[in-house]
Amino acid sequence: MIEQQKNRSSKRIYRLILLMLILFLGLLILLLTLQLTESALNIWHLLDQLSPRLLIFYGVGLFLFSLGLFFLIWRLLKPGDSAKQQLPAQRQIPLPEDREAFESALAKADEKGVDVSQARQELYELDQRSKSAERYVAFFGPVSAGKSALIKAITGVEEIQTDPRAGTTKAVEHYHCEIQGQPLIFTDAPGILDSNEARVQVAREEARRAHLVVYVCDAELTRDQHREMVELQTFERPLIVALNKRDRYTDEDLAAIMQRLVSQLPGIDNVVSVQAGGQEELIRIDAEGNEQRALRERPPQVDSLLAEIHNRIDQQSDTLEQQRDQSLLHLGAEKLHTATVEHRKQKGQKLVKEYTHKAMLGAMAAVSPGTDILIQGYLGIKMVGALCELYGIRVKDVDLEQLVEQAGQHVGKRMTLLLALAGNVLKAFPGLGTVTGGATHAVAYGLIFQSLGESVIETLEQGETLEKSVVLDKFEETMSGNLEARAKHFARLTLEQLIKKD
Ligand SMILES: Nc1nc2c(ncn2[C@@H]2O[C@H](COP(=O)(O)OP(=O)(O)OP(=O)(O)O)[C@@H](O)[C@H]2O)c(=O)[nH]1
Ligand SMILES: [Mg+2]
Repeated sequence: MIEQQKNRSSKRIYRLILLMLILFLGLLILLLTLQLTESALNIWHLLDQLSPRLLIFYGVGLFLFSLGLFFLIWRLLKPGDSAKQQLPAQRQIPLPEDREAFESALAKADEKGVDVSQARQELYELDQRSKSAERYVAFFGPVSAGKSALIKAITGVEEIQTDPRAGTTKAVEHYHCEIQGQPLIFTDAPGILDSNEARVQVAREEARRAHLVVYVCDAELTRDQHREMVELQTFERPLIVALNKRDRYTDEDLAAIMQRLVSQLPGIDNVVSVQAGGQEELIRIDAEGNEQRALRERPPQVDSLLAEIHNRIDQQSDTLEQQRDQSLLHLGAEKLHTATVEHRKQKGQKLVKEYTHKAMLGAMAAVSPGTDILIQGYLGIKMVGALCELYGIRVKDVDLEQLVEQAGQHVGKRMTLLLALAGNVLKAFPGLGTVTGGATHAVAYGLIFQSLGESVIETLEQGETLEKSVVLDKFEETMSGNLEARAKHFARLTLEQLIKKD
């Protein structure tokens, strides 16, 4: 009773203060309006006495000033900009300075239990390729453009498979050859075909391991091929563009396509046209005037490509070696990053599972109402702290507490609903007598902890910081998604736990 009376009197005081504040503000606005009206009237009076020229000058000045002000306000409030500012910074892939730095990054990740095998393979490739005097030239491009046929024509290796059907080359193959005394290794790789992403990835990676890439095409680039090329160019691979099957075109068409290719590809100012060969049909008329058809191998014309390869290697030998090393280290670093992300994700999910389990047990064991909230709050802080540590992000204890408290406030409004849902789901399990309060709390905390943990992991994966507002938004979203199925899962776990206890 006394408590209620106290509350009522403090509310009355608040209302009184609010009333006085409103009165004061009202008076202030009235005074300001009067003042402004007086000033406006004065200015109007003064303007009335000005010459028309000065009046126009004054008017234009005022108009420009207001325009500038509006522009400034618009710039500041423009939704696009603020939305961009709110976007979390994407985690950049750390690029190792040199081979040693990459090796030590590998060793560190290995110690933490990250699967570094694929990244280490790139280091091995780098070492192997650096030892050899041969220059690697990767043939890359759309399926059936004639990559294998070109390599076959240049190296003379008869076993190389070529076929009009798309997707003939299925794995990377290396072929040794020599151009004007320069030892080379030609890489034949699977062609770019949208339906086989795994093979395309193999080809892309091989292109990133080479000194030089020959992009083989047999026509203008389609939109997808263009996108692929632009992506390849982002890896700064030295590139030669070879237009194959030139026998198919008239000189005029050939020149037009080459011109179009140059304009399609930024940074490319030269395209070589070649002819790997293929078969052509011959029609002979014999002595009796009958037509006789026969297939004949078309002679290859690849000199322009060979000259271009030789020139590039001859002129830029050192830079090609340096660029290749960088490219391989970059590829390795990307693989290490992917492995680290995967490792963290798995470990993070394991942590969330463990803490969710602890929170559920805590809820079941709570002795009096309210104690469960305390235990779970403490566990929540520990879980978020452990996740931040896993992602190498330093967060102050007070920030962790604040985040968990705010998440708690989000949940507070829904707790009754969550407990009702948990109760319903638990009742649906046959053989369970009366559902105890502890069990319903356990299911509710299962949902809460899983949602909080997942939101934190997602946020940490995206940015370098534990952005509270981002976590809370995600938490809100996850808390309302797929609730029933998830509640069933935690109900099953709770029941298992209850059976274990019995
Ligand atoms: N007309 C003509 N046909 C050619 C030429 N070069 C290759 N071909 C034919 O094009 C078809 C595809 O050649 P491949 O060498 O298998 O093409 P690829 O780029 O290696 O194809 P994938 O391995 O599937 O990516 C074959 O039938 C070749 O005979 C050429 O210069 N002119
Ligand atoms: Mg092929």
